[in-house]
Amino acid sequence: MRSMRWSVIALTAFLMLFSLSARPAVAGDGQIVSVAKRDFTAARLGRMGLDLLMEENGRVYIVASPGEMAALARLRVAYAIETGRFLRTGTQGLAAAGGINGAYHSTLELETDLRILERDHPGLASVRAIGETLEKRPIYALKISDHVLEDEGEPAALFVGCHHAREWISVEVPFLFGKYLLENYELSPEVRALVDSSEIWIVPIVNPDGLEYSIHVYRYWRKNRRANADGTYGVDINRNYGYAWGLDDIGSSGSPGSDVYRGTGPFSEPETAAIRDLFTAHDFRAMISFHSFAQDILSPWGFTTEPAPGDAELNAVAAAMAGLIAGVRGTAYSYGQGSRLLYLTNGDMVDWTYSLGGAPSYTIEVSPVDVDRGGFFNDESAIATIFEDNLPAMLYLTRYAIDHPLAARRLPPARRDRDGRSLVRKPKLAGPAAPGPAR
Ligand code: 0X9
Ligand code: ZN
Repeated sequence: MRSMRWSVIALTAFLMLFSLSARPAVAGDGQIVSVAKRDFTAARLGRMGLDLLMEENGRVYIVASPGEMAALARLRVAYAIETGRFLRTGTQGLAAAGGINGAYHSTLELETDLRILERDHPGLASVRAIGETLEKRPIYALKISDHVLEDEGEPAALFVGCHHAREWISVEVPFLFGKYLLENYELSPEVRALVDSSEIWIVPIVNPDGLEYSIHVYRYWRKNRRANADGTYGVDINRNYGYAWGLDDIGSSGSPGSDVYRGTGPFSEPETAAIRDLFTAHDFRAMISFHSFAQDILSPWGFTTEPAPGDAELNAVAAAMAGLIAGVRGTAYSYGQGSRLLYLTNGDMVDWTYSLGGAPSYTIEVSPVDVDRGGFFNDESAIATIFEDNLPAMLYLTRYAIDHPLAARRLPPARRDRDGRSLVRKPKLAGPAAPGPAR
């Protein structure tokens, strides 16, 4: 989890406007100010409609007008004026531009574009609501197949995005994959063969409530918008699935305020329940959950550094996908077991899907590779290239799903846990609690 790994990119782009433009980005005497995150939360400043920029080292940065600074003072929230610090940071101009969320999809924009695809490709595309969030937003899936309205029981592959609200690019990659398949069905024999012999399911926004909060209130928001019992908000959707859920406090947290809070129980959240119900209703044989950022292809397990059964196959498929990605324009994606390459997680999506029947399951953390190249703030111009990088890997995995029935590599029963119970007994707590994940 990367809440403390912020980027100066958004700020530098903002400051290009702030310092260079004839018309300042902040009306009047606006300043960049920082407040301690604990004060920010205690005073419920997130609800004031402030212009939030980022979070760094326990402080939240805001663009504040003189009136807003006066309001902070009235609330007895100590703030520091930071504008000068950032005016010295130079300009790189990599932040998303062009409106509040630029070329990226909001929930409503996605629904509109999915419905356009459905309208333009009758018989091949079908939009379904697979669940409803706490704030009553539908979670949309796009099913692509020939005879799409029939359930032909064909092998299925799943591509999802936006478990984490601030990872906007993760919406675009699966969405563009669906668009590509539909627009190339008549043109490409390869695409036609895939679509005719499989069901391709695409859920670009698993976490619409979080995404809207990230767009409108706080760009760095990660979780959903669950009102927790202690007054904090949000469950990390990617710690709420029912395999090894809550196994330890390293791979997830039991503290509601944590950015990796696992929730009150496996599948306690409507978003994970929607994915569970979809995944168990079809013959899914492969899946990718898109995230950002790192340029990594991560395979199960996340909950342990022990190798997963079938890890040779998982690795071979990941290697093939990394090779295909590199073949597009040389972008290097690392691959390996998530718990080893990145860090331990428990209750994440790929562990759960893999636990059911051994469907090759991957988290792909798309570009950039690090925070210095933009972190979560992918430029709009990167949407197309990141999609193009990943396209051959997505086509490959879909073909792989068609050609490899699950029955051939079903996991040993002891490894499966459909009911959401942890597989491994919790270790007895001796000594101080283990530290949380590094990000
Ligand atoms: O922490 C996550 O859920 C994912 N990373 S992110 O920075 N996008 O939040 C990674 C999950 C992959 N699995 C493991 N690392 N075990
Ligand atoms: Zn993520």
